[in-house]
Amino acid sequence: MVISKAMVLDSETGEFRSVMYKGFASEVFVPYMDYRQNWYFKSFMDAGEFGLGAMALALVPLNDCPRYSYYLDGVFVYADGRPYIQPNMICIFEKYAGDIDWRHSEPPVNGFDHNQARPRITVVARMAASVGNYDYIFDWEFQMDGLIRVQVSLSGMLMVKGTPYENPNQVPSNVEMSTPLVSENVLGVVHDHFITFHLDMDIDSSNNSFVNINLVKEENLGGQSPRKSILKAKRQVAKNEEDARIKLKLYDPSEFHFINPSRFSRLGKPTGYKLVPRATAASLLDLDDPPQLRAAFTNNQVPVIGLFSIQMLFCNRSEPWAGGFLVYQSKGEDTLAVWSDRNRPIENKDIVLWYTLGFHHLPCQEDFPVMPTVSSSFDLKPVNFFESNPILGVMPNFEKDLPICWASTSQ
Ligand SMILES: [Cu+2]
Repeated sequence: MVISKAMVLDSETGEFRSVMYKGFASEVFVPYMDYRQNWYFKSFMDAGEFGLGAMALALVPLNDCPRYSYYLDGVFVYADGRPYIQPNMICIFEKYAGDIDWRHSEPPVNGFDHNQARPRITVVARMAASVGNYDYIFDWEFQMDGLIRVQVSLSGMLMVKGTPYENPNQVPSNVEMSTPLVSENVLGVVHDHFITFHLDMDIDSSNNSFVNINLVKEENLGGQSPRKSILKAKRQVAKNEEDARIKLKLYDPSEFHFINPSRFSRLGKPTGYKLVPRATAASLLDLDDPPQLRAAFTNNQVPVIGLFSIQMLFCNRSEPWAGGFLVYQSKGEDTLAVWSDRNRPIENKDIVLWYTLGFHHLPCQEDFPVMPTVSSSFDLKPVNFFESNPILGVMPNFEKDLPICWASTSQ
């Protein structure tokens, strides 16, 4: 699923404004953590080696997507080059999950009851790829306030391994068994998932800049306040690719803004969007481990604090695949990491954000025989893009707007 030309309708001017030229999952790196014979080589590039599109199968109506979804066909290719059509490959639906878009209440004064809330209704585009044992569900969710949420969910079946033991008490003390037992005689091998997204941001036009807004602690407050420390924002425009390789750090936080340096709000601020990472994970393999050499585009995910990290690199449009063009043969000589080493200038250029979303997966009994879905996501959120809250004019829900469903016993 490729999102092309994502635009947002500016409620104030009625103008469709560009946010992203193109966005898609470029590579999925899945290294397994077993060094033994028959297992050491199991580290997959699910997009480059198998194909997320090629491995996508039809969605199951009423279960993969809501009743009222609209389904899109996919066009695939037989080995001899003939095309064929598969229905129900992508579903698009409006989502009302009972969440709040904005609200405010004040205590009643002089009989005036100020109590306002607006419902959050979004549009979701969803595709699922079944890459061998695993299922990846990709959701692109578009909010009315301009926020885009990209969510990856994992389900399907674990890649498992046999063992003579039925429970951990049977394992002799001289046998090391760090791989979790998920059922009798079945081991779930520990592994990671790294999904690298290609996000060609075009905020109001193709030429954008990347700005790192670092929050720094100021401690020397001159003794004029009981306070000992505050946070201040320090803004740094990235000049070249090296300036834009970022690792997330809980105790040295930054915001990551993509701005249009030629278009300004009425307050004189450049229009922008920011990347908002959520729960993620980083690769801990050695940099010269063969699988990690091939996936060096995840190297900048070394976690400094806990599980949080980020990689951002900027590349030319001719370089859409993070793992390189010939992934099966790759030893890491043609990846996003190599291209970014050219350290090209990126200020006020057509830049691409590459964001890697990661999961460590330590299997447990509930993951067997089919895993309950696990999700994580990141957001692209407007910053000084609109003149004020763009959804003030959204209508509230009324009784007549929603279906009324009662439990059968209450009827
Ligand atoms: Cu997993």
